[in-house]
Amino acid sequence: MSEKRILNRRQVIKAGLLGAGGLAFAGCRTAMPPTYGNILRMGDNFTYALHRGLFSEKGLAPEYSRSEITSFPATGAANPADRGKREFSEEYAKLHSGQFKDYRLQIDGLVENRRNFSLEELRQMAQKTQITRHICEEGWSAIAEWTGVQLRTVLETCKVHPEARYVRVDTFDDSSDSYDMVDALHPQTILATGMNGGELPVAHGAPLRLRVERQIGYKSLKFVSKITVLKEFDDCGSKGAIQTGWAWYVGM
Ligand SMILES: Nc1nc2c(c(=O)[nH]1)N[C@H]1C(S)=C(S)[C@@H](COP(=O)(O)O)O[C@H]1N2
Ligand SMILES: [Mo]
Repeated sequence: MSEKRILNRRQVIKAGLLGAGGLAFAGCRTAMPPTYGNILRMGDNFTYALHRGLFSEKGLAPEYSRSEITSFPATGAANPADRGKREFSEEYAKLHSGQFKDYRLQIDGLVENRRNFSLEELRQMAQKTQITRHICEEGWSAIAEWTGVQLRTVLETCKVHPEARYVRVDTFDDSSDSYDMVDALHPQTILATGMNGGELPVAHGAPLRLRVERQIGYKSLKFVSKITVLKEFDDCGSKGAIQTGWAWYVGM
């Protein structure tokens, strides 16, 4: 291995250690997610510690006006009801053919009330509308208006146990991810049922799509089926970002 590579590695390790140190002042609601000794991912801990240690937990992502809304490409999984697609889900196809009347969002894990919510129930809870910029790791960005219930409202309804540290979100197309409680309870973290004043289109994640506005686009999971409140960090295995080489935390 060349001198230069070794130096780079050392720098990355240093960043990781600095990151760990940063958490000492990051407050009690955060815990360092493990990086499995993955050298490249150690820098993520640095980013995470920096954001959680130095930036306000309540800082808001910028919001825009209606006139700034742009066209919005649909990427990744686009229709889990389509038998021909990689993301096909029998369960989703059934719900889709019934206009999602039988859809239920499941809330599981460390809550007093493990509950299911129909779309109607979610729409009857306090609604939030926000116009934000979605930034994809592939290099494009787009602005849209999202309407839905704050995740914190749903979690409060279910009474989260005090030792909760993370939430895991599962989807019908078998991608999953997890988030710390700071992002889960953030006022702009919503479960959207509407987009640009209309119903959320299938291509953009109907019937329910997570919006986590202070992180990169792939954290805003489409086709949400279940939310689990956890004490321990969960990388979501092969369905999650870390094991496929992506960062778990990408704050902006
Ligand atoms: N369930 C699910 N959520 C997902 C994806 C996906 O493939 N499946 N792709 C992610 C990525 S990489 C991006 S950029 C956005 C794309 O959202 P859009 O299709 O509404 O543009 O959704 C994210 N959420
Ligand atoms: Mo993306």
